[in-house]
Amino acid sequence: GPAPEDSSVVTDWIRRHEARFGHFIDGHFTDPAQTFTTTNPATGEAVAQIASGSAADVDAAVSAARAAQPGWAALDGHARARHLYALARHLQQHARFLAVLETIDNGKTIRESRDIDLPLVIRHFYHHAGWAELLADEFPGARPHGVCGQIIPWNFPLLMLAWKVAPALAAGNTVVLKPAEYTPLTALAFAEIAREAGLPPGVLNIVTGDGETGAALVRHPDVDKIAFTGSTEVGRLIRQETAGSGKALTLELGGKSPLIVFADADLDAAVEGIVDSIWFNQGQVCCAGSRILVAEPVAERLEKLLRNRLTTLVTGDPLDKSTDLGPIVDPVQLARIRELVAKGVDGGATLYQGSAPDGCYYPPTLVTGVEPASVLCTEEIFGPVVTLTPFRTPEDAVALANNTRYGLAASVWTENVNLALDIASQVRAGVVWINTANVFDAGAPFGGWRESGFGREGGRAGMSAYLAGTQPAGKGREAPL
Ligand code: TXE
Repeated sequence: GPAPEDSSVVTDWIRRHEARFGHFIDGHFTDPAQTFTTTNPATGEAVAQIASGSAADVDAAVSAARAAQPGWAALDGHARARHLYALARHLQQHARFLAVLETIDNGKTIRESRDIDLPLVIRHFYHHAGWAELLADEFPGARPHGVCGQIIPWNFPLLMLAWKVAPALAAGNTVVLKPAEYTPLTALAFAEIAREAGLPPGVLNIVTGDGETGAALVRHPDVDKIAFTGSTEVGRLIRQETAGSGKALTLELGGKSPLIVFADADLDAAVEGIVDSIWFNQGQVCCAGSRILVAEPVAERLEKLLRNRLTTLVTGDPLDKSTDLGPIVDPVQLARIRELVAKGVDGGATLYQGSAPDGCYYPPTLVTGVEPASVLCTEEIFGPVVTLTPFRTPEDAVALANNTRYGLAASVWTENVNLALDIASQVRAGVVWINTANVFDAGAPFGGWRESGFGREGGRAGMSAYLAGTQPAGKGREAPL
């Protein structure tokens, strides 16, 4: 097979920083005091030491963002657009480096980071450069919130940064962003690239650390808006913490998204959709299609096709261009997947698994014979594990699809467009794909219902989430979190 991707561009960068990274505040890296280690999950090896952000570090970053904000907001839309275009172009120049760095820190395959994450990241900055230019016309009277505190997860480190930073900056806000502790490196590389692209100091600040650092950012009195993507548990804490504080808030949380396959569906296409939906990024995707609901007459055939397909997937070295699934991001997450699957098996479920090497890997897994009340059908596993449940009627399919606390995404597979639209309107989810899955675009709003959170990212609704004095983003019902 093809040789692993050359990673010397990343090793050189790490060496230039002496494998130690401070926070990025007011245009430069601080001297790290307390640090933690970020590791490569494919090898278990330490990659670098990363600063643990204290409340004082968060305060320094918020002060820098506050000081820079009036000047940034005073630029006209065209000037801010030029900055975002410059950022997009510089990201493009460094795309290969960023893709390899993402793969080393997160474990996602190089094919995904190179062909999916980086193109979407770059597109997001181009798209929002356009919004900066149009803002005065499209949102007359709107103004930026001020300083935005942004907390992101580890499953799409650079893409979640782009989803948060691009609209915030386009609107005239300044940012303090905290990347996830498993995957801080691409955010730090991004900051360096932003400086190279001429972004003024203080407009973008990165503070690294764990949940305590995140909590300090949420609590900071001089932050005007919090945007969070991560677990529903932490989203609930943040909602409680910010209640009554006057801070604007958007939350993008977990999911348990259904894939509904009708008897007339193109089953080969559905199989590939399922592969892209649950075995992409090792299933560590908030909108992963983790529950297959299939019409009884084709249930056996779909199961057989999937059992064959999962044995053809290659799990292994994520830097190898022919690998389909890389490692799980961290042994803690791997243990969580194993624990949930063990509970499901105790409840009588049957597992079909592909192969995976020793180490921090989990094989692609199909689960059958599972009750709707099983943890495998109710809990977000955040791993490459999908359940298969037959249904009789379209009404049953909708009832099963909506039998969840979540409401992030769904996909419907049928050749009957009327049926597809009818089902799409009845499934409670922020995004419903028809005959496809996991398709994203900077111009399309993404976000959840119920315990999947509220607020939208992308497109017009996503822009309005970074502006005060506009309608709240998204049509989803807010969950009583
Ligand atoms: O998430 P956390 P974890 C789900 C998924 C996964 C589980 C646990 O099921 O298995 O959550 O993952 C920061 N105040 N998702 O523990 O803790 C944290 O440092 C402020 C789904 O990694 O929510 C990180 O930057 N911030 C999800 C970010 O929150 C806090 C993506 C997310 O970490 C904080 C990730 C606090 N009190 C996990 N505590 C999705 N839907 O995309 C932690 N953080």
